[in-house]
Amino acid sequence: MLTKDTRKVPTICPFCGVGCNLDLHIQDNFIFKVTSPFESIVNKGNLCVKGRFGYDFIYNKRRVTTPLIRKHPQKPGQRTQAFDRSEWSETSWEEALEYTANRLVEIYQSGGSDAMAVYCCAKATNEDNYLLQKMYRVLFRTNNIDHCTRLCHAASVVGLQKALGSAAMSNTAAEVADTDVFIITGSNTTETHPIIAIQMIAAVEKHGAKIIVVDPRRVEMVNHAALWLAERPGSDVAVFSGMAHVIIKEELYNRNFIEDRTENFEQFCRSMEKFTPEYAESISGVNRDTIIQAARMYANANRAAIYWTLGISQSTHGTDNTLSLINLALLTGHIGKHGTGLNPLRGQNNVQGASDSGAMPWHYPGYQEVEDEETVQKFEKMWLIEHGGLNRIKGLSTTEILANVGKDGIRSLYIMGENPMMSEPNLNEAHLHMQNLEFVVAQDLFINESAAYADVFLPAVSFAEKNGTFTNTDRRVQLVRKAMTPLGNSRADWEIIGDLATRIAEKIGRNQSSGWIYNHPSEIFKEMGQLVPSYRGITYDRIDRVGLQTPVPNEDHPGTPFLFEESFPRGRGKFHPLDFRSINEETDEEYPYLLNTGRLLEHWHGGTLTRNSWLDDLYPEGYVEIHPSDAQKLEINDLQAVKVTSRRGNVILRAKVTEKTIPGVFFIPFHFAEAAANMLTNDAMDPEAKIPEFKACSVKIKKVDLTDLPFPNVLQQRGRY
Ligand SMILES: Nc1nc2c(c(=O)[nH]1)N[C@H]1C(S)=C(S)[C@@H](COP(=O)(O)OP(=O)(O)OC[C@H]3O[C@@H](n4cnc5c(=O)[nH]c(N)nc54)[C@H](O)[C@@H]3O)O[C@H]1N2
Ligand SMILES: Nc1nc2c(c(=O)[nH]1)N[C@H]1C(S)=C(S)[C@@H](COP(=O)(O)OP(=O)(O)OC[C@H]3O[C@@H](n4cnc5c(=O)[nH]c(N)nc54)[C@H](O)[C@@H]3O)O[C@H]1N2
Ligand code: SF4
Ligand SMILES: [Mo]
Repeated sequence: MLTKDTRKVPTICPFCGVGCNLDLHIQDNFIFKVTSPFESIVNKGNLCVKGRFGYDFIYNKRRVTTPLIRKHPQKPGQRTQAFDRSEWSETSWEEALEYTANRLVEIYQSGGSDAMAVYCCAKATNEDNYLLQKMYRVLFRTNNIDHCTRLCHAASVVGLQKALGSAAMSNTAAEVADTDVFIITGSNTTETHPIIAIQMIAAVEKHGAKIIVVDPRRVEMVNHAALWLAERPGSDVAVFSGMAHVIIKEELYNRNFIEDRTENFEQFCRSMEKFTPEYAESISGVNRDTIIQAARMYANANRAAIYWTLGISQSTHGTDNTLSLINLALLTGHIGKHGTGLNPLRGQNNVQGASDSGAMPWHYPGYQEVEDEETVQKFEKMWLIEHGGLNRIKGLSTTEILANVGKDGIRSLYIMGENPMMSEPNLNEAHLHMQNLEFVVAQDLFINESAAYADVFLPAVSFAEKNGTFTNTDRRVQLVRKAMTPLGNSRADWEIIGDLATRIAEKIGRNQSSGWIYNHPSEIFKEMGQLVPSYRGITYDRIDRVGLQTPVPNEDHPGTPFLFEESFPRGRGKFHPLDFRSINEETDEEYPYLLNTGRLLEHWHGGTLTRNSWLDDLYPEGYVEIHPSDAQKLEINDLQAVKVTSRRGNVILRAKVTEKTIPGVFFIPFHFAEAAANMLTNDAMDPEAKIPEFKACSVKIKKVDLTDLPFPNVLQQRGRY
């Protein structure tokens, strides 16, 4: 019953990169309803199950809203996880921040910049991330700054930078309404970017657009597709180069575009000679005729677009995979026009923004290189620090930060809203590194698997309790509005960082910098705009109602729906010759199956948000997908408990016998700590992008007793099975 005043506050969904617009309906500081405006460009009033219903994590009793310090000081090598609140003492902000500042400064003063590292947060705002990277660069003079983008689209970014000079999605998701042919690859779009998926499906239903799915999993989009190329994991370079071979041989390429806009065509053509459809079939398992059909369909389309996600980038040759897609777009000229493009769908609500804001080891805000002297001097001037003060050496990436923990390496780690102890590959190894840290700060809403290692916990507010901006997958900067008073003593990330940085600056005598206290995130955004050319023309006032798509170079600029109309940032688009390389860990007699990992509609990554929400009721338990033909061979029934083992670890969970996966390949979602997929995954990395091979490692399987299952028997209790 509505007895008190209610308010409706427009804001942005905090889950995925689609960036759906929401209205939070608030009564008594409680979100009692969520709706979405029909006029929103991004989602036209639609929301998925997470965006509509997934907000009760905000009030979950496990959320921490008071600063905490570990009762038993932790030593390197003996650090343990503490989930239980009795192992922590509640404390004041004053004490928590003084303690944090003292410990960080002590390690900085004895170990220097190389002892310091920070994980920024793609769930937090641009302002939060800008400030945290600034704190580490200005005060600790380190570039050991990264975030989950490394585990995500790092290879897409490197490939796009090499070939075009720009890494973002080239076109706007809403343009799918006018696309004729889609290649959707390595993307389970209906579960991971659901509101873009429904627009793609509408294009099929409304004007007969054709979808080509290239994926080893029978994802739901296959039901709407004209073609499904069910490739063996890791064989994308073969499939897409096979398509390029056909396009070249049949002269289906766009001669004018190649002449006017690209370079290296001849050399590229020579490297494609060997990729005959027969050769591509022998590597990928995809029928040669299907490869030919796909090539013709894409090349002959009026407007064709490529959409991809992690099946392409999370690979030891993710950069090559990306380049194989870029080559196709350059061949056909399906880029630089409405309804076309190279579109890596970005995952987290603000991963595009966190990258733009400089939460990266090799780049300052706006992708400006840390090794470029002119850039560094510009930042030194803007941040009011002495000439020569900023570190000019590239920092370590996320996985490298953990791998370099030690007495002479990384000694302290600040984690703002990430959960590496669920999201990093080869978790057994990652735990050892975490245990060796001297000092760990966690700034989060919950004591997740990583925060449980911390010495101090700084309680942050959720998206609904703060102001700021998120930048969605199609580069749209949108306003996030404070709809509720922060619960308990929790504070916004930017406020925590401002307060902490002031104390640290004082202690190390670096308070000459441009300052840390801001009255409102709009002031931080303005400062960032002065340093990031593509954000320069955006102000909070301009995006009050509708977001603006970067680049927005000045305040009169209307924003940029699609990129590369006239040219590429590097001038000409560069074709890259390619060779096929196999995955790092092939199957063998002992480990005869491949493991694929990924996501479910209802859950989010390590589960910190969604498993602390009623969404967990929809999907309370992890499982391993096995194809019926393998299940028969192995005599494994549906729901049987099994142990899956790789060279690095094992998990116990139920089998789900389904044709969603292909023979020889298992699939495990990585949301469930009780059976964490990353106990198994391989930490081998793409040499350029430093992204681990999450999508393919070899495993074996064996039946175990139901009583061995680590999950509470919720499924039976609820009478589901
Ligand atoms: N519900 C939900 N939505 C999310 C997220 C979430 O946790 N939950 N996370 C968000 C984030 S951060 C991201 S990055 C995105 C990720 O979005 P997706 O990449 O769509 O998510 P995944 O489930 O990892 O699916 C990857 C797809 O790659 C396929 N694949 C595996 N190996 C290969 C291969 O060798 N080649 C090709 N071509 N494909 C392969 C898998 O079969 C799977 O269909 O989702 C975002 N949206
Ligand atoms: N096996 C396997 N592993 C993977 C992947 C895969 O496909 N397979 N995908 C990888 C990818 S693409 C990604 S993006 C990573 C994701 O990995 P992470 O980013 O490590 O995972 P999340 O669970 O999203 O962690 C977000 C944390 O932020 C907190 N949080 C939410 N909002 C805020 C806020 O406003 N402020 C603060 N301070 N905290 C907040 C949440 O409570 C949660 O603890 O996982 C990677 N790992
Ligand atoms: S599609 Fe993404 S942004 Fe939209 S409601 Fe779902 S999770 Fe939120
Ligand atoms: Mo991601």
